[in-house]
Amino acid sequence: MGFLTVLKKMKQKEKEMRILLLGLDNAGKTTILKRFNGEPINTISPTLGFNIKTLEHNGFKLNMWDVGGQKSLRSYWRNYFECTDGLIWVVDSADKRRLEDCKAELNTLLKEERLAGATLLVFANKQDLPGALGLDELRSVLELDDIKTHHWRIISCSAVTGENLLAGMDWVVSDIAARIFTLD
Ligand SMILES: Nc1nc2c(ncn2[C@@H]2O[C@H](COP(=O)(O)OP(=O)(O)OP(=O)(O)O)[C@@H](O)[C@H]2O)c(=O)[nH]1
Ligand SMILES: [Mg+2]
Repeated sequence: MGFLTVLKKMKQKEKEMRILLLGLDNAGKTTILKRFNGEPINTISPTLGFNIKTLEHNGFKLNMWDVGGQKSLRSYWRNYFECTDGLIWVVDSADKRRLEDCKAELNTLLKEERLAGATLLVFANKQDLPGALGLDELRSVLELDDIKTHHWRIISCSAVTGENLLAGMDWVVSDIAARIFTLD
């Protein structure tokens, strides 16, 4: 039995996934994580290090890593890449001014070898805000259709209303499950 097969079998037994939440500061990563976990979201401050939360979802154990996105902290992102099964890239859909920055940071991540196998969910967050860009516009500005290296999907959501958080998590978990828990 090959090493990869053994790894897959071990993972299958534990049904465990490692998911990394990244995105520019203020995108709503911590709010999404807390909202999804049923915690209050009114006292959240910018993340200076990281939060890790372990959740049960659809029979899987999800280790969710939420890392601070301020510019000065982005060089630390690489410390969290290893063994990542899924990347959730959170976008503030109303922050038009920083979309170029957002696209550049995402593209850098997609070139990262240690993230090569990861499923990518783009959460178009803050859809409850009046100025929020829609899915088609974000897809085009962020040039998502050019991504050929990863399984990806964009889903609009709001961490404040909770809209679509479940749909997004369901997709990312099922895509990962189909990749890593399927044995030949
Ligand atoms: N209206 C609205 N506000 C949101 C939403 N999600 C997050 N926010 C607000 O956006 C601000 C930033 O949210 P955080 O969750 O701290 O953002 P973050 O991505 O974790 O930021 P860093 O930790 O600095 O990387 C907070 O004031 C949140 O209340 C949303 O869906 N809608
Ligand atoms: Mg945060």
